[in-house]
Amino acid sequence: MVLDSHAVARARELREEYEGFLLEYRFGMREIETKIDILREEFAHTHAYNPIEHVTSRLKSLDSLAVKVERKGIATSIESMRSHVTDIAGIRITCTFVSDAYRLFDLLTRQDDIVVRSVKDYIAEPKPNGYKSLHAVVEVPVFLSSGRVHVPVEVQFRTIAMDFWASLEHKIHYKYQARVPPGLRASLKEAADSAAELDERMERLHGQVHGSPARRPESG
Ligand code: 0O2
Repeated sequence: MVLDSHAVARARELREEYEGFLLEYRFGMREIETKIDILREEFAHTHAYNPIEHVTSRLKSLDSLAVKVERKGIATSIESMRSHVTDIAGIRITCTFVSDAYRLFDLLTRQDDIVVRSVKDYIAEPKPNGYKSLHAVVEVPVFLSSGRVHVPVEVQFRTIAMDFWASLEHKIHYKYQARVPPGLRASLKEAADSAAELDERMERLHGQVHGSPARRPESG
């Protein structure tokens, strides 16, 4: 296929438009990353304890956005995606224990410049396949030369065991293009249950060593 100069120019225009659109999300993500960094550093200093194992962040790829837009029947305009797709900026916080995941959620969402748009607690209510994580879409203010914008960022809180499971399940899901054989699905569910049991045992052990029961979050 040979593209004429108009098509090439339009493709460039679209790419620039999308890159401009992503910029706000990049800034929003950076604001949340800074908040998490501050919490991590302050926690280590004040409590001599670090509840965060690692943090990863990503901007949704154009491919993944296209899949979502199609799945949800959303119009492809920038404005429509802005109002209907809330996980363009995503941060995943992998914590040591389940109570740390809820505690981090509280510490972040209590900050008065943060607005919580939605919460999905897949730790309390795992998905049927065994998936566990606490998801929150939060809005953070970003100050641009044109004024203040409120940017949604999806933050996922989970434990190391939940993360291990989710990353393997994601690969299997992708390999089988969502048609995972029933036997494998059942094994994955069993593995999710084992991961949950391990989380409980590790947190109990930690509580025994530190002479206190595992802390339960206020909201969890
Ligand atoms: P990627 O590559 O991270 O973009 P909503 O946005 O609320 O309208 P959605 O997208 O179904 O609808 O939201 P939900 O349930 O909060 O899940 C979004 C993200 O959670 C997914 O991102 C995954 O990162 C993770 N997730 C949810 N369910 C599963 C699961 O069963 N297995 C695994 N491994 N991860 C899951 P995306 O958009 O799929 O991908």
